[in-house]
Amino acid sequence: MSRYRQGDSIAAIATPPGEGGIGIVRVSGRDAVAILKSIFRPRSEGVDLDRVTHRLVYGHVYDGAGSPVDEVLVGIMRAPHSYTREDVVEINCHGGFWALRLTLEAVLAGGARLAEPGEFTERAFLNGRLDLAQAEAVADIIRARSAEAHRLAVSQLGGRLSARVGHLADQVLSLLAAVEAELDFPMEDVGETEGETLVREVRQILAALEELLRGFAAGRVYREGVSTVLAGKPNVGKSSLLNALTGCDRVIVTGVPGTTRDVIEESVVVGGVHLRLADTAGLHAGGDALEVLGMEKTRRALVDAGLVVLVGDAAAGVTAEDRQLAQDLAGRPVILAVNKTDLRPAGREFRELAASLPGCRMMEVSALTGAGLPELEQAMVDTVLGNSRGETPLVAAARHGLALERARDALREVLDRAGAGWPLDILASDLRQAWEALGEITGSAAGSEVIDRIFRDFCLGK
Ligand SMILES: Nc1nc2c(ncn2[C@@H]2O[C@H](COP(=O)(O)OP(=O)(O)OP(=O)(O)O)[C@@H](O)[C@H]2O)c(=O)[nH]1
Ligand SMILES: [Mg+2]
Repeated sequence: MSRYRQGDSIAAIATPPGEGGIGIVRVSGRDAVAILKSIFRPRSEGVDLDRVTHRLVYGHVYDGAGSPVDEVLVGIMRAPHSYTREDVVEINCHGGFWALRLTLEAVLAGGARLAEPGEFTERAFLNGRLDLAQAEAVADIIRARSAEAHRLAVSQLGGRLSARVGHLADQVLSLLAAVEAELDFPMEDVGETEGETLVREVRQILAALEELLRGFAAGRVYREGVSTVLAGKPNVGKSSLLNALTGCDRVIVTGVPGTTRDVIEESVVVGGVHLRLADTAGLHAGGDALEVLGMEKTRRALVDAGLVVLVGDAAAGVTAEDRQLAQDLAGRPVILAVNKTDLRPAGREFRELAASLPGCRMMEVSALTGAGLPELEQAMVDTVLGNSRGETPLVAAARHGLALERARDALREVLDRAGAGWPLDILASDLRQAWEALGEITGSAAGSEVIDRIFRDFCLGK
């Protein structure tokens, strides 16, 4: 909040760099219209920029020397009916580097300050137009890598999550108020029933929280995508599989073992999930200096992987190298993809290898013919969604999931302690913790550090 100075006007290029039909310079603040008037002349003389709102005005932007910078359409959105609830001006220039750069410079010379990342949305939040979860949804919409991630973010911006969490927070607050009233004005005789009511209501809130949390794992997978590593010994067809799954000739494939020396990533969206597929150098003992470096990178990629596709070669059968790798991957989400089944079906030893890894499914594929690839993709999605498949996710961001877990733990504590006859003031403190945790999601109880961190992650101009 420290960076927010009421009233000063901020400006930024709101469209991505590069060439495009239109580029937008956005200005927000008390002086936005005055700044516009100092650099812009409408084509039509009858336009009074001090009165116009929510319409486009055609004209030209001029620099300090009076030279025309660009032919533009300007949108004026007067407070409070704007994105930030301040006066907002959007200058639609031609979408080229210099048109945007010189227009921005003219705006800055006119008295605006360059906005920091996320500062427009931060103002929208601080001025009460959006709560924190909704503001975060704006960044999520921009970053969404799959239709499912986008749908979740749009629902969050629409306030579905905020409404659910806000309702739960209100319920916790009423309980807290009741407990505190009881502390201040203890009523005799009714203690027993009051305690029962508290327990029943806390149970209800807990059930609602747990329902929200059940969809969280899936929500997170949809929102963040999953880093998926194709690993295996050399020459089994990892690179061929990456090419086949992405449908493009991205990486080099040869019959020479040790072809891939680096980790190469390519994205695919499968079943609404954005998978960042990484092809890696084949793992084996020995190898030249370059291969050894490549294998080190493979191992590092494996550490961060959300899913590993262990690739085997049906024609070569299971070797000691496959067994060693499988052992190293125990406890991780793994799928065994037995490749080259166009040459030979997967032998029993592959089934045994998969069975040695808990939760590991074996899929028979051929990168060459494409056989088994849709089934492999389905298995990948099933594995990353795990038990949360079928839940309707509403919570997707890690920050929200953690806050819900803290609220849940505090409420469980209330139940345990109420059952064990702890004094009311301790129960009140647990309830307060739960209430604060829920408030962190919508921002009603979020500290300025949390808020700053969230907005600094935004892109410029948003
Ligand atoms: N018959 C058949 N050959 C395949 C299949 N997939 C890959 N190959 C062949 O196997 C050889 C190795 O393929 P790559 O994709 O380079 O294998 P890799 O696992 O990436 O190998 P390294 O990068 O050396 O670790 C190439 O000659 C491919 O044409 C398949 O499904 N069927
Ligand atoms: Mg390769």
